[in-house]
Amino acid sequence: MLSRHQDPIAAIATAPGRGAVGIVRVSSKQDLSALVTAICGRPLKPREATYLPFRSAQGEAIDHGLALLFPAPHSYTGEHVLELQAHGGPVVLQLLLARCLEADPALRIRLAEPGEFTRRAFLNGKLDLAQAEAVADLIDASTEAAARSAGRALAGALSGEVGQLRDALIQLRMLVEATLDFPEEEIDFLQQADALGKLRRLLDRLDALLDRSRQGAILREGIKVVLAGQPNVGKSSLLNALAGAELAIVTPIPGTTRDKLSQTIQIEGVPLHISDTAGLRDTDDEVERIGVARSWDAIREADVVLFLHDLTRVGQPDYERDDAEIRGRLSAVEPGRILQVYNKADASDGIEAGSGVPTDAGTTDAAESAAASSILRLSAKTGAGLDALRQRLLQQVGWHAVPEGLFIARERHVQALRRTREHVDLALQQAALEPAALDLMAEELRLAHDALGEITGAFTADDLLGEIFSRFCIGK
Ligand SMILES: Nc1nc2c(ncn2[C@@H]2O[C@H](COP(=O)(O)OP(=O)(O)OP(=O)(O)O)[C@@H](O)[C@H]2O)c(=O)[nH]1
Ligand SMILES: [Mg+2]
Repeated sequence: MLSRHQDPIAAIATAPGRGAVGIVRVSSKQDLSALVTAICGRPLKPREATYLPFRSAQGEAIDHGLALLFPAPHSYTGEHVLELQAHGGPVVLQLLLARCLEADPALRIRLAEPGEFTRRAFLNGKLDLAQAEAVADLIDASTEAAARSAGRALAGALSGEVGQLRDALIQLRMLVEATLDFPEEEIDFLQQADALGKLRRLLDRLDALLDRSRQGAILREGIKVVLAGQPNVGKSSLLNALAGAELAIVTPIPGTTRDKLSQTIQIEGVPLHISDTAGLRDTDDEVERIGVARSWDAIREADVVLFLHDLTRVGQPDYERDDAEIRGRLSAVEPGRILQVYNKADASDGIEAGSGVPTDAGTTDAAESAAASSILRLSAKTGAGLDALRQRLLQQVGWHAVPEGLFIARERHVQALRRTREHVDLALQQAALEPAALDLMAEELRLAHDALGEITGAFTADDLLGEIFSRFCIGK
């Protein structure tokens, strides 16, 4: 296992397909001069781009391009790295990669696995784990805000905050351990050092960091929103209105949508994965029945369900009966995830919707009043009330702008911070006892320290590393 991480590796580092430039990258603990001479025909100056022909085994030029050598440890991976920048055609790059693999048989270079370059950067202390994850997140970012936040995480914003908390924790641990060693001075020692105050301040800082990380996680993962309701209430129209494009087919015929259709849009930089689904009804049509089953699957997985109603039909007995039936089945879904949306407000003048439906959509207060309740009134046709819906969606998942600037975070970081907080809280409880249960407090602080260390990779199991890096693209 260990030796595998010692192998020299090579991969095409640029995206598959045709491009102006493509890069083949080699990383090796062992010296690369023989490989460089074989391919480039001469030695390279460190970190200086040299334009030259890349030679095949027969000495012919595979392509002309730039060669760059980064001797260890001043490289991305911390090992010796050679980068060959050629023309970005798949065939050229494959030839160049094959050439790198065989040009110096003594090196026994193998193909890199996904994320292996970054994994080495982590193992060689070039990046911590949170930064390594930010590399992948930057590449995968689906909105500008997400990219900026990933950039901040890569620059060490998250790691820096975690580092400060860790230092505070270490101080507390030292204090408690020292007190354990001198039991006769126990009470004084902790009081003088204001251990309780320190623990409380640590909790406050953890709360602040948790909040920022949660926002960062929303930015990275996005929010799953499902449009659900009876046929013909305007689900597809609402998807189109939110996306600003004619994505789904809209007709006055009930049962138009039979398959799930998803689109990612962004609101204030937050990615929303919106799914339009088949209208919920009992049907003999086999295709539609499968569609309805998929609708229910989507509803179960959603972060937010927009339960759509048709204001022009509100009050009609068969319509109300079907709505009540859906409502009944939806009661298995957490009520906090469901927003009631009354559509076709433009065509429903004078029609009183079910109790409590606000009638002021479109006015300045609409956003506020709609945000306060889980009932919205809008028109997918005219767009009235859509802004209030957008704000309500952000509010629903707890999104708010963070003044210090966001860094992208993962659910993994949020969970680790939560556990850290739990242990610090327990430590505080032990410390507050009369007399303080010092040994239990020390143990809780140790567990908090471990949980915090998981974020930057100070304490990380090998299988977690495998999991994280396997999701990278090859060549990164
Ligand atoms: N007046 C008005 N008509 C609307 C509005 N939204 C949708 N409609 C009309 O309602 C009909 C059904 O709209 P769709 O968006 O296809 O409804 P759906 O819920 O996707 O229907 P299914 O796919 O059959 O479940 C169409 O004729 C739309 O033009 C609205 O806000 N106002
Ligand atoms: Mg539809």
